[in-house]
Amino acid sequence: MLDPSGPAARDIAWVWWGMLAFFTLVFVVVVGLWLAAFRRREHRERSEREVRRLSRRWIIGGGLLLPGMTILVLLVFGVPVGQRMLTLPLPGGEEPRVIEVIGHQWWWEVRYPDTGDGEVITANQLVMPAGEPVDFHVSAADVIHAFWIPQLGGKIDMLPGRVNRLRLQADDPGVFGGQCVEFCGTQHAHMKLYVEAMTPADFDTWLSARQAPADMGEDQQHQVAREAFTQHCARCHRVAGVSRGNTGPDLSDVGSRATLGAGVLAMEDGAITRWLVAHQRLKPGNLMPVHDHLDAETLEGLGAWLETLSP
Ligand code: HEC
Ligand SMILES: [Cu+2]
Repeated sequence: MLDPSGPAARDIAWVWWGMLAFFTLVFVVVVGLWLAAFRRREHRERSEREVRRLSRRWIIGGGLLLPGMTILVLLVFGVPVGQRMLTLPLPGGEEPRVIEVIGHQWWWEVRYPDTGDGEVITANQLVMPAGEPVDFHVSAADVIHAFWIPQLGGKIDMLPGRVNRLRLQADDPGVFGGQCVEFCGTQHAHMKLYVEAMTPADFDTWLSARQAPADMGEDQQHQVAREAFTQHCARCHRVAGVSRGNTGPDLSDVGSRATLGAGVLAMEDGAITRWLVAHQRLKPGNLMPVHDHLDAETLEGLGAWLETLSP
């Protein structure tokens, strides 16, 4: 959050530093007054009226005026920052690109709506163009989640049955972290989002590569794995050109992911098999059922085939 990489995040960081400075000052003044109260020497007798007048002065000044002014100053700086993230019409009349993000227990579904028939979906990984505003339309499939990419801007709640909108922009191509910030169940902390911003040209290239029909290859073992997948996994997972399940993450590009399980397991050789064998130990309570009725060979075959999926 304090290492901003976009205009909205930069404004938020400035407000944060301003608040820190101001509240530090308030803290020092309050502690100063408190210490001063100890050091008072003479104890002049005060009439009851005088005491009442004095206390009223402190209550009105310190209890009403000071906080009132503080809130006013915060609003003056805070409202324009929030305004920047509203999805208002752009001055030039152009339409920002839209990316849909849906929160699930405990993973992220990301949809790229302008892709027509060659539907592009990613899971736990969000790809966006840099250097231009992007409108995020967020919602949730089950319980309330919240969407936050600290280096790009503020958070927004993801509610079932309602679409919230937020405009963010990344200055330059780069990789950022995102995290669910509304407690959504036991594995809430293991709900990380890997965000990759690329130049608009690279983004378009990426989108069209993902829209092209997947090439499944002729490898005999991979064909066996694909059949096992259709039988045991397809009702929950989508793989472009193979299956359409959508109660679990889209696996069309799972071989190219940085992590598995929304951040619990680094992607490396054999990681997918490891997930298949041990996911309830790696991420206890996650909503993928155990598959210990499948033998080791089948699981390894599935892992090896899924690792090749990286369009
Ligand atoms: C009942 C639905 C269901 C079935 C059946 C199922 N999965 Fe899953 N799978 C899930 C869910 C839900 C997750 C997300 C778990 C999490 O991260 O919280 C998941 C996660 C995964 C992941 C990690 C994906 C990622 O983005 O990190 C892989 C790989 C995977 N499943 C492969 C399989 C394979 C292979 C099979 C068949 C043997 C299978 N799954 C069967 C629901 C299912
Ligand atoms: Cu969540």
